[in-house]
Amino acid sequence: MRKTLSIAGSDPTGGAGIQADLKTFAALGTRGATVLTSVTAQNSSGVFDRYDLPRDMIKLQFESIMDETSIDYAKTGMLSSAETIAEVSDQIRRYNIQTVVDPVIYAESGSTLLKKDAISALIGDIIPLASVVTPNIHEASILSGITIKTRDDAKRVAAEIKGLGAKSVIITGGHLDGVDILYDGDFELIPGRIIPGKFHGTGCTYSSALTAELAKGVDIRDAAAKAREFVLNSIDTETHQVNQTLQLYKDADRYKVLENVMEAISKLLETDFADLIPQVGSNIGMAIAKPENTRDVAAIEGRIIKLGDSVEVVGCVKFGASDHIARIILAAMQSDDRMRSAINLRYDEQILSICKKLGFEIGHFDRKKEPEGVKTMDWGISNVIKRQKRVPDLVYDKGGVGKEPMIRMLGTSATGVVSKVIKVIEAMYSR
Ligand code: PXL
Repeated sequence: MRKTLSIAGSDPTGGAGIQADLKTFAALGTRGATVLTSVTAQNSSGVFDRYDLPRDMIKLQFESIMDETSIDYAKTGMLSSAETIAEVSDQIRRYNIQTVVDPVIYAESGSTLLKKDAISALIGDIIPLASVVTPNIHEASILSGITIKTRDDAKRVAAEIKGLGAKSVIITGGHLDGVDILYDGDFELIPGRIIPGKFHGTGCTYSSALTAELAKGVDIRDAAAKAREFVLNSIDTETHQVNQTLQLYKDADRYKVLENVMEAISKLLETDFADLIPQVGSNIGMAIAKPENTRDVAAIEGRIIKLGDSVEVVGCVKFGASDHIARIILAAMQSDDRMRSAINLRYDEQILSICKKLGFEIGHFDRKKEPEGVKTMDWGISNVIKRQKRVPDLVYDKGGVGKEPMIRMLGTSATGVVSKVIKVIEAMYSR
C-alpha cells in the first residue's frame, strides 16, 4: 500500500479537514498518516474556536512517523499560523517529502482558518515546496492579488502562482463552467460535471484524492481528472453532504445486487412460472441503494421466455441491461427508496383477482391518459404512487395499441419480489 500523509486541522463534524483526508486516503486504497496542526470547534454556522498545536508537537509528530516509515506523498491543509508554517516547511524539507499544498484560508462558513499575517509565510515558505498547489478561485485570487472572472484570468493566475515556485498549479472547484485548470508549464483543462450547491469538505477531499493518486504513481493530468471525478462521485445529492465512501459502498452493493437477482431467478426457475410470463417475456431487476440512473439497475440482458413448455433465461444479469424495468424501479424509488426491485408478469383477470385475495396492494394506470412527451413507465408508476400516496405491491395496465397488458410486481429486493410471485403461483395451482 502506498503511504499518504495529511498535515492539516481537525473538523469535529468529520466533513472536512483531516477527517475528510483520512477517509479519502482509505477510499482510494492508500495508508494515511496524519500530522495534526490545529483542533477547531466548528459546524455549518462557523468556527467557534481553535487550538493550534505547539510547534514542538508538530515536529514530534513528523519524527514519530518518519522514524519508522516513509511517505510517498503528503498534502497540507489548514496550517493556521506563520509559526506552524515555519515548522511544517522545515519538516517537509528535512524529509524531502513530495507535497500537494491545498492553500486553505477560509472555511466554507466564511471563517478564517489561516491568520492574515500567515499568508505571506504560505506564499514564501510552503508554496515553493509544492509539487502541486490546489487553490479554488477565491484562494487563487488572494495568492495572486488578481480577481478571477474568466477562464483567461484563471490561466493568468495559475501562471502567477507557478511563478511563486510551485511545480504545478490546479485551479480547482470547477467554478469556471465546471472546468479545473491545470498549469505545469502547459495548460490543461480538466472537465467535470457541475453539481449545484456548496458542499462542505470538497476542497479537502479533492486535494487528498489528488495526493492519493500521485502516491500511486499516476501522472498529474490523470490524477487531476481522477480527483475531480472522485469528488463528484462523493457528493450525496440526497443529503447534500460529501461522503468519501459513497462510491465504495455503491460498488460493494453492485455485487450484492447481482447475487440477489441471480438467486431470485434460480428460485423462480424452481416454480411453475411459465403461466405468468407475458408474450414479450419477463424481466426482473434490482437497483443499488442511491441509484443515479438506469445503469445502476441490474436486470437480465434478454428476458425470461416460454419455449414450448419450458422456461428459459436468455442472457446474463447485468447492470444497465434493461431500460424498461429500470425505469419502473427508479420511478418507485423516487417516493420510497426501499422499493428497489420489480418484475413484469402476464396480465389477466384471474391473476389480478388472486393478487387481490392475497391482500396485495394494487395500483393501476391507463395508457390512454398518458400525456405526450413522457416515458410510459416514469409516468405510469409515478401516477399510481401520487394517487395512492405509496408504492403498491403491484401496478397493472390493460395495454393499448400494440401494447400488451402487464402486471409489475414491486418489492424491496429481487428475492422479495419473487417471494410474492411464488405466493401467486401457489394460489393459482391450489385452486
Ligand atoms: O475546507 C477547508 C478546511 C480545511 N481544514 C479544516 C476545515 C476546513 C473547512 O471547513 O474545517 C479543519
